Amino acid sequence: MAKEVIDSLAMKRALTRMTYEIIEKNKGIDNLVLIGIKTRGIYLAKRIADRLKQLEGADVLVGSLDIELYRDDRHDASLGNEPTINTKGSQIDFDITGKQVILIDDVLFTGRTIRAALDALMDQGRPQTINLAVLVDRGHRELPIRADFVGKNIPTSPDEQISVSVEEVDGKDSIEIERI
Ligand code: 3GP
Ligand code: 5GP
Ligand code: MG
Repeated sequence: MAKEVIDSLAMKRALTRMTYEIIEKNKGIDNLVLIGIKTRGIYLAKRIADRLKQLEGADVLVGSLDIELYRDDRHDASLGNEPTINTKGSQIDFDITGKQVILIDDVLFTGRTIRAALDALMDQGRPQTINLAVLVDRGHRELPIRADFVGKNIPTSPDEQISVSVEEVDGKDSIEIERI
């Protein structure tokens, strides 16, 4: 049985707050670029870019990283392979050297996806800084990785799963928690 923990309005507010925090921490958006992690992270990145445009009046470049799924991790992280980057599915058409990069994902769990994403970014150039923004931090980290901007902390047990829906893919905005 799924329980809604964030509805559409709350999700919009969380993204707006995160956008303000990003502007404040980076002292504006001059050097900022956004990289979304497929699938839903890309849509979240685009939404943050839209808000940055509304608030600061300038366009921010948005790229994407495709991290190959390691389905086994849904049941037992220790059984899964490490996530890897699908370079064909990734698209960063600009130079990230010297940029303040904001990496954006929907859910932060073990941290292994972000570790793979950091590797991929380092291969592409030398950003000035990389910050991490996630809509949900569900805990259970296995690596020393934390998010700089968090929509909502939702402590979960290992047998719970967070379901993130975004309008662009799922026809609605919501975050639900369910037992698997
Ligand atoms: P996303 O691509 O938008 O991030 O992998 C397909 C979807 O399944 C992902 O959507 C992800 O959010 C969701 N998902 C739910 N639970 C898990 C999980 O434990 N591990 C991974 N890798 N994806 C999960
Ligand atoms: P990590 O690599 O940190 O273990 O997991 C992060 C990635 O797995 C994210 O891209 C996220 O989409 C997915 N993920 C892990 N747990 C969940 C979850 O409970 N719900 C959803 N929606 N995605 C998850
Ligand atoms: Mg994801």
